[in-house]
Amino acid sequence: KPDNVRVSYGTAGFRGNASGMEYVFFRMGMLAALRSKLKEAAIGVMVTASHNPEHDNGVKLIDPQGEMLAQSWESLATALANVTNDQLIEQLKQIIDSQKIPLSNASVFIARDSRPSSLSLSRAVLDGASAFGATCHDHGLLTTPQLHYILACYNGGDIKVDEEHYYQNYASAFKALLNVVSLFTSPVTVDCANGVGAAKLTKLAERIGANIIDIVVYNDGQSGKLNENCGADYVKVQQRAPAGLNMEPFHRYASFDGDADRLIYYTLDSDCNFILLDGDKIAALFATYIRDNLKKASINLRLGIIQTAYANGNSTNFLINQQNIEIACTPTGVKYLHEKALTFDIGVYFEANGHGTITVNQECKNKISAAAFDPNKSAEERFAAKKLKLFLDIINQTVGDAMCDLLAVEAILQDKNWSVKEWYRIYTELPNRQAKVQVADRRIIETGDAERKVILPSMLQPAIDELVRKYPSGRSFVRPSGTEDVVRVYAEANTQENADDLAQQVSLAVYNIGGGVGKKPLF
Ligand code: 16G
Ligand code: ZN
Repeated sequence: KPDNVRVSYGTAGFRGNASGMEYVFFRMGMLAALRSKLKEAAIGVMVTASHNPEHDNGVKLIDPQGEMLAQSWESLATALANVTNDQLIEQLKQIIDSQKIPLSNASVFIARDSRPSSLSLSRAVLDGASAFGATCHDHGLLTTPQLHYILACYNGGDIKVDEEHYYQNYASAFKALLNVVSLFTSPVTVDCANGVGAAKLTKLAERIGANIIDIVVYNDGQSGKLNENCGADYVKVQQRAPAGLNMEPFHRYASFDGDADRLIYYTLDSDCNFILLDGDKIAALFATYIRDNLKKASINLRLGIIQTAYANGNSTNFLINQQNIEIACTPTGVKYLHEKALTFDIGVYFEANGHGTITVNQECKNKISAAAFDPNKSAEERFAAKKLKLFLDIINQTVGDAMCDLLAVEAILQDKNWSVKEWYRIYTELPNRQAKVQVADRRIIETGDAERKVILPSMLQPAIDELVRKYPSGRSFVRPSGTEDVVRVYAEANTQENADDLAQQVSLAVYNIGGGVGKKPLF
């Protein structure tokens, strides 16, 4: 471990430049073994830095049911990663004592994305876990959601589960639904960010069959660099197509990120304007589809959508005012959205960046399945219940899964006989702009109300409020990033010019009041 380096287990584990990080991966292997002993179940370790550049890498732990590592263990992970080599044994003893970890067996599942550094870093994890006598299962290259899925199945009793099982499960779920709706006609082009998703999506598409869905893989990693001028994050933030992609109006295009847990769609309208269909629009499509089928099946369940402050104001208006669907807002980070989603019978959660899924508790799933065969219901009611059941089978409930979400979008469009045009017209986004500001210490910024208000420094929120008042449909918030040393700024307003202007003004306020460093943010 190098001296004077501090790392912390952030919203998505540890992340940073891959060189010199081996010790973090080694120690996380050890921590995973300890957690496995405590939980008496297998624990997952994923080696990936998601949408970050190719030279970065990262590591995160996955709990037994495929959920994110319990928050109480994040601080243990941080402490373990930061002690000197001399203090390591002592720190491990402390964790063992304080958590009352038994001397039982341990089992650790490891997988990695396609970065050049991932193989050796996953070996460091293996070494760490083996040092505690853990039985290690190296699953090699997988998408992050595939590892979540395999782990959850394994701990649920399916000890033979493997990658092939994932494809068979979702391919047959998709085919079953398409059997009851009509067959697909036009292809969908998927930019896989030159990442691990390319080979995996190809396998899934093969299992489904090209006669059922025509998936064209773009950026398969054969030549381009991972996440460079491509991928879900690039397309969302830049609001433009991946480099080199030749687009045609109204064709369906989608992008994954580097570990295939994010999905966004886009197209061109008839004037060749770029149209983005982001996580908000996918959530709106999923939620309205579920709500309509619940209604048609006369099933009464509590459906909710979970968003973050980044959700476009018009998506929130559409869902609340036009669709009457319940909405909750949480801070950024999958773990918060997921936790909130579980408080509904059916929870649809998405971040605008394209990470999201649906959670349904088993009791509700049973209720829907039973309704599909209920002789007291009409044929229409039973049909809607059956469709809903089959639709929910396509979803990877453990975490946002770009491949499953892609199939789910495709199935809904097919069932509704919608082109991408009808989908993007359900509401029109307010123009928006994101920016970042360098400050001396981003931790001095504290937020509340699901990151929609600044609490400290106390002068900042009144300043933002005053700026927002100047712009029709104006809204803006700022928050310290959990993955980068910056403060993030979001602004939306009635026109792009006003949104840009508001983002600029708010950035300056953050710089002036929040201890900005370097050049003043001007754009
Ligand atoms: C991580 C989070 C993502 C969040 C992003 C925010 C997970 C698995 N991923 O990628 O949900 O949107 O961080 O980054 O939780 P930021 O704090 O730098 O804006
Ligand atoms: Zn990702």
